Amino acid sequence: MSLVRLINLPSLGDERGGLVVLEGNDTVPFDIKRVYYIFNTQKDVSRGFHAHKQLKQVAVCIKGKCRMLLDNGLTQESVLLDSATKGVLIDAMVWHEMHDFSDDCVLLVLASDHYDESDYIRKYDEFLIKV
Ligand code: T46
Repeated sequence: MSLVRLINLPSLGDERGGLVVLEGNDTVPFDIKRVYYIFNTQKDVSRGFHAHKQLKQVAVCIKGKCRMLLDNGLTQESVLLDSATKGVLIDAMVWHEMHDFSDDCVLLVLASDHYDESDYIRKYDEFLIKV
């Protein structure tokens, strides 16, 4: 199975504009406990560089674009998030990095749990030992 699991988010837009739905335990394959968004990312700044022990997340660029690199310790794959209807699943124990943010990028992230710093693996060497 590909490391990149894209989720086609239902688009209910009409002549008035766009409307995209993200539903927990439906298009988003877990109970959504937390939502955050990343925006105004400065030029040439990359983010992420960690894996989560338990947390599952779905990320979608609701405006603009960025590139998400996913790494399971064996292979790396990159996906361009460039549509408000294109979500990507960031599973537990997948190293992820976000690069090439456009100036207008708003990256929305839905998470399966509350924030917990002890769930992060922020050192790549440690990730490779644990994965
Ligand atoms: C992830 C990628 C996609 C909190 O206190 N609560 C929160 O809910 C979040 C998300 C972050 N923080 C704190 C932790 C750091 O002190 O905010 C600071 C910045 O977080 P971080 O450096 O982890 O940001 P990114 O963009 O590297 O990673 C974020 C998420 O933290 C992470 O879970 O998977 O986006």
